[in-house]
Amino acid sequence: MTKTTTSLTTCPYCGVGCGVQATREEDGTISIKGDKSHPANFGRLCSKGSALADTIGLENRLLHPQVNGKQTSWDTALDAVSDGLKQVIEKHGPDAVAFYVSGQLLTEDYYVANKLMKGFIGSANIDTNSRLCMSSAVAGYKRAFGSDSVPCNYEDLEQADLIVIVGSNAAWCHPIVYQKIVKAKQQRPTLKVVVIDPRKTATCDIADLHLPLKPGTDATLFNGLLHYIKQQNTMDWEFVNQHTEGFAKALISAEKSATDITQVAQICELSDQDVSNFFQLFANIEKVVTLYSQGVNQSSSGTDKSNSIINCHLASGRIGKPGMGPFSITGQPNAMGGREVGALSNQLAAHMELDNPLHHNLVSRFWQTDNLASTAGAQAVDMFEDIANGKIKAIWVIATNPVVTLPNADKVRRAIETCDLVIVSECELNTGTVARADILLPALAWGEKCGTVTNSERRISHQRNFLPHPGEAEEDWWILSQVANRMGYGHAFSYQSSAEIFREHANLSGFENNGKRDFDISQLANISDKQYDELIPIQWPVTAGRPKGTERLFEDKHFFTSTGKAQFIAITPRPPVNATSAEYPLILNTGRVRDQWHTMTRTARSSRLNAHISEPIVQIHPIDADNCQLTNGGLARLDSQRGNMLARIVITEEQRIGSVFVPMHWNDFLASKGRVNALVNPVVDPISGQPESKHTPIKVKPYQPVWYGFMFSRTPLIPTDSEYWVKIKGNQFWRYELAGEALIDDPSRWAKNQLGEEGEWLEFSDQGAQRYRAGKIVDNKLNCIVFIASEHDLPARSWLSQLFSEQTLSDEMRMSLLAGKPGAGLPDIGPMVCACFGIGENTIKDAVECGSAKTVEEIGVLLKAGTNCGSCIPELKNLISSKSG
Ligand SMILES: Nc1nc2c(c(=O)[nH]1)N[C@H]1C(S)=C(S)[C@@H](COP(=O)(O)OP(=O)(O)OC[C@H]3O[C@@H](n4cnc5c(=O)[nH]c(N)nc54)[C@H](O)[C@@H]3O)O[C@H]1N2
Ligand SMILES: Nc1nc2c(c(=O)[nH]1)N[C@H]1C(S)=C(S)[C@@H](COP(=O)(O)OP(=O)(O)OC[C@H]3O[C@@H](n4cnc5c(=O)[nH]c(N)nc54)[C@H](O)[C@@H]3O)O[C@H]1N2
Ligand code: SF4
Ligand SMILES: [Mo]
Repeated sequence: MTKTTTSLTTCPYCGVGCGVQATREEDGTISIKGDKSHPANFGRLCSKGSALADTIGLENRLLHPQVNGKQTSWDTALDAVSDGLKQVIEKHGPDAVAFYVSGQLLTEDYYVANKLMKGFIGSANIDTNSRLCMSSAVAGYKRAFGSDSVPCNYEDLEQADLIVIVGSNAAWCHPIVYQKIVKAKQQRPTLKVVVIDPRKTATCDIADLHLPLKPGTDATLFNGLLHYIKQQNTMDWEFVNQHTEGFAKALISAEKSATDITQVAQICELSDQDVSNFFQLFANIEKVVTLYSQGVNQSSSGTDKSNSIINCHLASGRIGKPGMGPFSITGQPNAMGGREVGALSNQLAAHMELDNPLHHNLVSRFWQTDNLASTAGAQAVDMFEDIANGKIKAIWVIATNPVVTLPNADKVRRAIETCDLVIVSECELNTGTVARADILLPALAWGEKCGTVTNSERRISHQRNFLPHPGEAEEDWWILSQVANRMGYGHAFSYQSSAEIFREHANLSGFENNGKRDFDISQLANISDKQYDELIPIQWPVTAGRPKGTERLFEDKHFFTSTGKAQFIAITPRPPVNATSAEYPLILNTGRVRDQWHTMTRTARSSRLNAHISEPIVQIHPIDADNCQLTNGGLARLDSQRGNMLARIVITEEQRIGSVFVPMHWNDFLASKGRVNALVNPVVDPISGQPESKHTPIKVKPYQPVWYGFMFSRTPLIPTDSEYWVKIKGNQFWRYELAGEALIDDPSRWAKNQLGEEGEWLEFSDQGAQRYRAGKIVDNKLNCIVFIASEHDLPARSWLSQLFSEQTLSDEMRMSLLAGKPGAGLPDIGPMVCACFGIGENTIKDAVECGSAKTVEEIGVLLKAGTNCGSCIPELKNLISSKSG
């Protein structure tokens, strides 16, 4: 008999890097809890982490190797990969092949991929999706500190007296870090929070000040701040004189970009008062952390934006001390690990540089290779450009979904289609990139594989396996090593375990280092397999002098530049590359929603995560909506110069006038036209190569199909005749949101064709009004539902969804079914608010309206809503204030 077993591992989603406790029950089911001992989260998990057990099923998993659409043995597939790569290299040279990898690989996988391409194939054509994510932050740190060093940690956030959150919706994207800030503010109300974001996001919930600046103007704001710090003489002159260089030049640029607060306010389109309040807070409070993310990085001047922030911390000496520092928070679970192994195409391994002859020599000797690449390879956007123009003839994509997430995504898709050899290592079958591959290699997924990841505060944690290996799936490092062997590099890739790779990586970090390089984990270079298995979370550097790791960098005020001094960078702010025009008058801003992860290959498996925001949406200000003649809840078509998409309209004053927000998540398997990157301009930062994903000029107009509808079914299906469709997994059903451009002549026939005739059909049809509603009952249980109308405002889906959990459909339910809403006495929880406990809006409203819950805390006591991850607390507050308002 199998026993209950418990494993400690790490969450595979965001860069907070929460510890997870996975328990395998006797019957094989898995339950997930936060790991109380993990220093990143001390037991808490957000909605996505809490729902991990919903996402580990094997349906739609890629479980066997395939070559040209046919299942093959591993031997055949691996031979096909190595023969294919060798042929291209022989004919066109090593730069005709490329790897596109990901911050969702484990460090060991990442290390091997980088070693194979740069060290042995001899090209630096390996880049990672972190190019779209962290590369501006990396370039900013390197310019300022001479190394890619994130100085801060989570405790600094708890100790700070001012937290400036720039271009980060941490409430939704780094929920557990955000909750730490919420808690610190509750305990110490003097802690001030400033949020700098063009939109009013859930993160603004705890903001003392929100600056809804004009998109792209951050560098002007921080240049203005630098100038102000100097004028107010709140400089740390001793630090600036002793430990930095370049202040005078940086100040001249700052003064040039705006002469005073009024001019800063004008350029950023903020009020003088708000700018002045922000500057006063920053100048006068000692302990300041500036936390920044994609609103800074994903910009054609992302590197400059990050240096404009760092400049202010240097001027005031606020770095390397508790509660202070410029803190770029990482996105993916192992974005930081990718930086350690040097998987960006302009880096070497272990924080060394491709173009540094000393580093080149050192790594060549360590890897015992004479073929190490010495010039930078293609960066992500250019890599796919080079595929389109035929320069790159073979691409191996590992753990990323570029046809959904790269800018100008339709062109990326076409490029992949024309590429001679496309190899994809994946866990899932339904990714747009898999659909276009010649060779598919099945990778083990979270829970099945083990290795290490590093979170936003440089903390290395173990991801451990607790599930059996399904089908023929393998570890990514194994797949890469097998190919390396076949290509003739067996001597350097004879790895038998991830522990062995980790030791090599740790060894390289310390090799001839002697304090010259920030990344050094040499103290872990000789750990045994058992010590590796038991590795407890630890922050690098981990050296003989610091065997327990390092909480904070630069406490000694020594930087990794040639002079040992930090560098001010003179910043001349630049506007985004593409401006709006009469034809494309609105700015498309893109990003994330609370309960979905990237291209939804995993989170869309969880019905509770799908309940929060179920469709591609476009959020737009009422004034712009009016100008574009949009109605709330209707559909819109969005066009840029590059492509178009369809989305559900959400009109909200939280959106800035002149720009709209669209989530990045939907792929072609879940929505007919929901890929926002089809529109995004492939404009990049000249220094970091990071795309400007937050700023594309577009136009928005109403999309007017002749019919709208929705359909629920217990089994998945492929809807026909609908130009617009979205597929949503629910609890015991699949829901389809639909709209079509051609009239349906016989809706009853149409419904039966889609859903199958057999069963008891309840139908209502009003042909004149083009209205049709039906439900099918099988064995007294609701089996499917179809609603069709000429207008978009159909009944809310929440109550109908709940009927699928009923064992039998009562007479009252049958009678109300085609009304689409509950009759008297029937419960309806309403749209989902708290995904962790499945608490709906109506339940919360009832509690608020009858007076039994007046505060968020009281709602928590009564309903549990908001008491797990806390991500829905801003929404709970809105429900309370709309009652009182
Ligand atoms: N739920 C969820 N969480 C995630 C992820 C996910 O897919 N889903 N992905 C993870 C990953 S990989 C990443 S990188 C992080 C990203 O985390 P975040 O960076 O917090 O998320 P985004 O929504 O991409 O963008 C942040 C904000 O930048 C703002 N912004 C746009 N333009 C500007 C500007 O010019 N200036 C400023 N100051 N702000 C601007 C946007 O309005 C948006 O609110 O999230 C991680 N966490
Ligand atoms: N418009 C717009 N575009 C964006 C962004 C934005 O804000 N706006 N954000 C950008 C950012 S910050 C990021 S990080 C990217 C993310 O973009 P992607 O990395 O392209 O998105 P994911 O859906 O996370 O893709 C990861 C893939 O790896 C697979 N996978 C998961 N684990 C493993 C594994 O262990 N091995 C293998 N072989 N495969 C695995 C998953 O099934 C999934 O298909 O998107 C970027 N694109
Ligand atoms: S905050 Fe949520 S998504 Fe991020 S690591 Fe923690 S549980 Fe996972
Ligand atoms: Mo990211």
